Amino acid sequence: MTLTAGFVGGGFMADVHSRAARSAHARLGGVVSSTPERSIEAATQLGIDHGYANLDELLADPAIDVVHICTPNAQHAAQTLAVIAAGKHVVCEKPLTLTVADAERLVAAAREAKVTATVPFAYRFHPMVREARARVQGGETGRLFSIHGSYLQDWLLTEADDNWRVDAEAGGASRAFADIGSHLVDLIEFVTGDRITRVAATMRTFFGSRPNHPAVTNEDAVAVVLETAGGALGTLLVSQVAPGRKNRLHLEIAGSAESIGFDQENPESLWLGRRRGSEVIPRDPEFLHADAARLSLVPSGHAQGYQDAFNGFVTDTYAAIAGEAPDGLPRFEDGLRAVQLTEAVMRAAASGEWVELAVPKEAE
Ligand code: SOE
Repeated sequence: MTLTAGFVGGGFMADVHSRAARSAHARLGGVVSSTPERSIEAATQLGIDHGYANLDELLADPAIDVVHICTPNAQHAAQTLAVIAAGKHVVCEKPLTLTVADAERLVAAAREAKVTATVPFAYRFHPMVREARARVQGGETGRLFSIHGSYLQDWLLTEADDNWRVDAEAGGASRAFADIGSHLVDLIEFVTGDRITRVAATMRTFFGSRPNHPAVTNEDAVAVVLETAGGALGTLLVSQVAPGRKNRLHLEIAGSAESIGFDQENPESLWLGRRRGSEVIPRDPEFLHADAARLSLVPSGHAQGYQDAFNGFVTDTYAAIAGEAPDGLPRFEDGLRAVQLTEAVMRAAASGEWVELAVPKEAE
């Protein structure tokens, strides 16, 4: 079945999504950007068939099966509801929404309309993340003791750096955590199969103003202490002002039998820490668990990266649309979970108190 995909937004993420849709053999039907002129420009730049004047026009096109929402965060809720109301499948960028109430609304709407609705927690699609998950699931890691995670970037390092994300109206009350901390907590719960049950946090906005934003309120960095339902302890550091760190999502899980370390900037290997000597295992499908081997597109030594992971995410989303049930697909429920965790971290930082999180029903 050849799907026809539509795209809302014409920036960096629309580029990534459209490449992934192409790799998953979709027809790239149309795009809508901020103005009709920008839509036509985006269509030309991204190699998409058509530039629509507005979202209504895209949604009225019966040829479009699935819509990718790649717009600033504050627009996600209304645009996604409109897509679902039009009966189309939807992929919505993270953070899914700015509030838990809106994310719950989207989950309910997608369920009721019976459409496939996914969120690109694309790092789940690195084969070595699947390998880590399979080791924990299979008991090779043992009883989980601790989780040490960080997600560090430097693209907002100086006061002169600016972007729509620093504007709370467009990006949300949380910036660093909602933007990248959401990937980290998603990965932690995905790999461990455990759930975060309480958080304490502290955060800082180092630059109160940036060139086009005189009053910046959302955070540049946040530190979190956490506990899980399974009894593990954890610490997280999330920062967009860490010099030299470009997109360093690092996760280290210590179990009674071994530690596992995954570094998104070196995704072709996995560190297995042991008391008698540690090892680094390569992404070689011949020796990996089945799900990790499934996502290995090319032989060992032929580096896979971010776009490949994203392609895997879109391929599995389209497989779900076709009626399959791919393992580990991040759906709107997972988007909601990340928004709940973000809100809990914000509340914990504001109050200086621990904040408890409910364990989602499916995971009980
Ligand atoms: C910018 O911080 C950004 O593009 C995020 O928005 C993405 O989700 C992350 O994958 C890379 O960094």
